[in-house]
Amino acid sequence: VSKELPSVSPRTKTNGKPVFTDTMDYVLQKKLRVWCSSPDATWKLGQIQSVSGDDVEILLVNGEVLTLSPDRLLPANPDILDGVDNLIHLSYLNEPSVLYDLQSRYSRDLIYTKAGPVLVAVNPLKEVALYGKDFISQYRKKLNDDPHVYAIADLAFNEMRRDGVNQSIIISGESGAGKTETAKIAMQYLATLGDARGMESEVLQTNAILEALGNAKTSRNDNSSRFGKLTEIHFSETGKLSGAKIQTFLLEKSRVVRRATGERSFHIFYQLCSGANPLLKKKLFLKEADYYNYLKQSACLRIDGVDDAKRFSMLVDALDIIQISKEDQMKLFSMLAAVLWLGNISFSVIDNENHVEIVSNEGLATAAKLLGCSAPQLMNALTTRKIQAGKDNIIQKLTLTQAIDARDALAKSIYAHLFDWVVEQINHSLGTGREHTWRSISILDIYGFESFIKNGFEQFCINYANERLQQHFNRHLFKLEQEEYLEDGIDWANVEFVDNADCLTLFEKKPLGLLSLLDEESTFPKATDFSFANKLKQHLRGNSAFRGEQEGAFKICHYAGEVTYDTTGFLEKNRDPLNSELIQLLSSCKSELPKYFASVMVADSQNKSTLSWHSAVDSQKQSVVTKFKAQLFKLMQQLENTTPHFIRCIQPNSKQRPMLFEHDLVSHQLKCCGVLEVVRISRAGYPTRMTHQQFAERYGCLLLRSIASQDPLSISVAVLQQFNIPPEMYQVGYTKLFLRTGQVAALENAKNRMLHGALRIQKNFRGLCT
Ligand code: AOV
Ligand code: MG
Repeated sequence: VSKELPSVSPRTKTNGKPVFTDTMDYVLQKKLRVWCSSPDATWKLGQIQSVSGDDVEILLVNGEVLTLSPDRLLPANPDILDGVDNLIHLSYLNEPSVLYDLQSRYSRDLIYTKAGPVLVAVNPLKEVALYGKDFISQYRKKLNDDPHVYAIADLAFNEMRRDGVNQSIIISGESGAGKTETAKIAMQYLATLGDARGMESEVLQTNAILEALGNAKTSRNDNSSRFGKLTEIHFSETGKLSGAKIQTFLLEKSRVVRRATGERSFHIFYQLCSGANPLLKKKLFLKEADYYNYLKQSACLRIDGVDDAKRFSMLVDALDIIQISKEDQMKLFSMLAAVLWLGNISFSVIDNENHVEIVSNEGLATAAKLLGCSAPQLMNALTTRKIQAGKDNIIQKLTLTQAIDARDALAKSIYAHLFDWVVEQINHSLGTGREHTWRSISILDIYGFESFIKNGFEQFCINYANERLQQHFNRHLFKLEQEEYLEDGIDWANVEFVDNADCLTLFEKKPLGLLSLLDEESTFPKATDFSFANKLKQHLRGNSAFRGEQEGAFKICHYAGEVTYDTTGFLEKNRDPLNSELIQLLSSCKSELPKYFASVMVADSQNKSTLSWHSAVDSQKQSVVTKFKAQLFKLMQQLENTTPHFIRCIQPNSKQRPMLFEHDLVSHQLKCCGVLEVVRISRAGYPTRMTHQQFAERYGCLLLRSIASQDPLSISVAVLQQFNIPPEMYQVGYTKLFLRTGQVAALENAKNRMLHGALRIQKNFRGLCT
C-alpha cells in the first residue's frame, strides 16, 4: 500500500467545502502568494490577483503585473513562515521557497538553517558574530536553539555520552563552501567542553600547522585544503577531552612542482621565505620567494589580505604549543628549503641523444647541503640510472625529461613524507594517556568537489572521494531510513533521491572500471595517457556516467555535475615512481629526515612484496589510486561504526564576496546534495522506532484496563489507543513501532505523571513497567 507524503494542500477533510485535488488549485482559488518563474531561471514573488481560464494575473512585489499560465507558478509560503530555521516547517516545499528562506536568513547573518537532521551552512565570506565563549556557553546550557555548528557538536557529545557510541560530524560541500572553517568551529566547541588542562589549545593549534602544510590558494579558495582529514577527538568516560588523533588522505603533492597560473604552492613555503628571521635564513641559505622556480612559476606569490610573515610566527607558536621541539622544527624547515633549492636545479643537454648535465651549481650545492649529501651524489642521482644487464650494472645517462621528472619526483616525495612526518609528530604529542580514552567524536573535512576549466588526475581523485562521501550521506539519510520502513512492512511512499551508485560503479568496477583500467594501463611501460584515454572509451562507452571526449579527454557525470578530465599526466601520477637511485640517495644522507623517509619508502614497497631498497622501483609499488581507494574504504568503514551528524556547506556565490547570493549556484548545490529530499523524508518519516517488546516494556504499565492478549504488539497498540495518539502519528511494523517527532516525549510525560502522581494505578503496572 502506498501512502501519500503529507500534503501541503487541504486535499481532504474540508467539511463540505470544495475538495481541491491539487495544491496549486487551492492556491489559485484562494489567490495566495506564488513564485513566478522567469526566463532567466530566477523566481519572483507575487500575489495572485485574478484567474481566468489559463491566465493568472499576478502582482509582483515591485508593483509589476504579470500574466502567466499556472504551470509557471509554484506556491509561496505565507509570510509568517519567512526565514524559518528548519525547512521542515515550510508549508510548501519547493526550490524557490527553500532558496528564499536561506537567502532571507543569510541577509541577516543567520547562516545556519536545519534541513531536517542536516545542518545547512551558507558561507558568510566575512566575520559573523556567532562564535566564541558566550555562544558556546549558550549552546551548552541549551539557552540558544538557533541552528548552529555548536548545536550539532553538542548533540554529538550528548549522544556519545548517552549511548556510549562513537560519533562523527561529516562536513561536505564544494570547494570554498566553508568545510574547513566549519570543522574548526566544531572542534572549538568540543575542545572547550572537555576542560582538560591545556589540551584544548593543543588540539586547536593542529589546524594552524596542517593548514600551513596542506592548504594553498586555488582559483576557488584562497585557503583550499589539498588533503583530506579526519580528526578524532577522544574523551574519557567522564566526558573530558583526553587526546586526539589525525588521519590524513592523499595530499596533492604535485602542487609543490606545478599548478595552474594564479594559484600558489602550499602556504608554508611563502610563510618561511617571508617570516624566517635572519639567523634562520642564514642557516637555510634562504632567499625571497621569487628566487625559487617552484614558487615563482605560477605568477602568484601573495594572497590579498594575508601577511605570510605573521602567519609564519603563528605557525612557530603552534609548533611550540604542540611541543614539537626546536630541533624538530629546524629539521622541518631545512627540508622545506631543500625542496625549494631542488627546484632551482636546471639541466642542459650535452649530446644529440638528449642526455643532460646540471647547470645551476647553486641549487645543487645548497640542496645537497640541506639534505646532508654531497653535490656529486645528488647530481648522479638526478642524471643517471643504474640498469642491471646480466650480472653487471650499467650506468645510463638520463634524458632531459627523465632528469626533470626525477628532480620533481624527489621534491614531491620529500614534501609528502615531510607532511606525514609532521602529522606523526602531532599525533605523538596529542596521543592519549593523560586520561583514559573512552569514546571519540570524529570530524571529517576533505577537499570539496572541484570542476575547473582544466581538470587532471588530482581532480579525478578529489571528486572520487566526494562521490564516496555522497554515497555515505545517501545511505544514511535515504537508503537505510527507507529500507527500515519497507523491511518492517509499514505504509510508506518512497522518496526518490539522486543515487550516485552508477558513478561509483564506474570508478570501482573490476576489471572494467576507471580505477582498474588506469592501474592496468599504468603497468604497461609503452602505454601513454592517450592510449589510456582510448582504453576508457573502448571499455566504458556504454556506461551512463561516462563520455569519451576528443583528444585524450573524458567526461564523468558526477552527482555534483559533469567534469571533463584531461588525461595528461594520469599514468605518471598514478605510478608515482621514485627510482632506486633516489631512495638510495636519501638513505645515504647524513640528515635524519631523508634517511627516515627512505626507510618509510622501503617499508611501503615491502608491504607489497619482499624487496630490498635496490629494487623498490615504480612497478612494485602500489599505485596511487589503489592506495587511495583502500584509504577511502577504511575511512567509510570507520564512519559506519559511528552515529553520523551531517553538515552541508553551501557556497553562496562564485566570486568569494560576502552578502552576494547567487540563486542558480545555490540551487545547484542544494539539488546535488538532495536537501529538498532530506526535508521531505524527515517530514514524512518516523524518527523514533522501538521494537514492540521495548515499547510494551516501557509503556505497558500505563494501561488502565487489562487487555486480553499479553503479546507485546497488542500491548503497544492498546497503549497508543488509550492515549489517543492519532493514526497518522505512528505506524505499526512487523517488529517495530515507528513514531513521528514529539510522540515519545508526550508518552514520557504521561508516564512520569502517572508514576509520580497516581498511586491508585500502582497495582496495574507492578511487574509490567521498566
Ligand atoms: P572549504 O574547506 O569548503 O574549501 P573553507 O572552509 O576554506 O572552504 O572556506 C573558504 C573561506 O570562506 C574561508 O577562508 C573564509 O574566508 C570563509 N568562511 C568559511 N566559513 C566561514 C565562517 N563560518 N565565518 C567566516 N568566514 C568563513 V576546499 O578546502 O577549497 O574544498 O578544498
Ligand atoms: Mg577546506
